[in-house]
Amino acid sequence: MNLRRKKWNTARASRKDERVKPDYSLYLVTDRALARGRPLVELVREAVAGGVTCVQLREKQLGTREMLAEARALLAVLRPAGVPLIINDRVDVALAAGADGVHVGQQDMPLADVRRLTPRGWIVGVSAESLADAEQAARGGADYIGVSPVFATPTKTDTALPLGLAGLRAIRAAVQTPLVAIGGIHPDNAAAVLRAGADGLAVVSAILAAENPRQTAADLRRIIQETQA
Ligand code: TZP
Ligand code: MG
Repeated sequence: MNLRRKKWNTARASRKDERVKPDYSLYLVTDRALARGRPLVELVREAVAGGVTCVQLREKQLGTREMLAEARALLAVLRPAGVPLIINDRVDVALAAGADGVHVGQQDMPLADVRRLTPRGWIVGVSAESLADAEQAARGGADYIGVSPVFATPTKTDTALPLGLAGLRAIRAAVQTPLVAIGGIHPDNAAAVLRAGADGLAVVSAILAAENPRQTAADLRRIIQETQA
């Protein structure tokens, strides 16, 4: 497998200050509760070896110090691999750890406030649970939109109604911003989600709960390559 990646945050495009766009195509969202007792950092290392291109630290049960320590531990694995680390919700933790960006939901800090607090070039992703959310996030200049949820999932049950492939298609038709689909995505439906217009697949359980996370990540990567070819 070809794992040569551009180090998105160090490689420069020709114009000054213009960064190489992050690769959202296989986006792992963490949840240690699904890791079956295995250390998260090791699972993330394996997932990256399999082809994960972006990681979001999302650990709702962790306190601030633990979250910061986990972010730093993940950065030690992700930086050498050139894979960006995005922190869910916690702008303060993301800044303190020196992460690459933050992901905010509809109830979290508004995009404009996140931008005011954070460095230029930071990745800011916004969850959209409807077409209207997606249009607003796109107008506000989100770097990517998390289309959430595409399918119902036991991993997160306090979600809006699933958008389905039809909802994803409608958002694709309306906005140019990169779309990262989340919710119930696994190798059997991955191609359909990409064909409905997703630029990236965000997964939690498909990789973290897998017997062999590296293999599942590689399976998803192959599907992405075949579908986008
Ligand atoms: N946001 C919307 S659905 C979801 C999140 C964090 C969980 C997705 O988990 P899984 O296991 O990939 O279905
Ligand atoms: Mg949130």
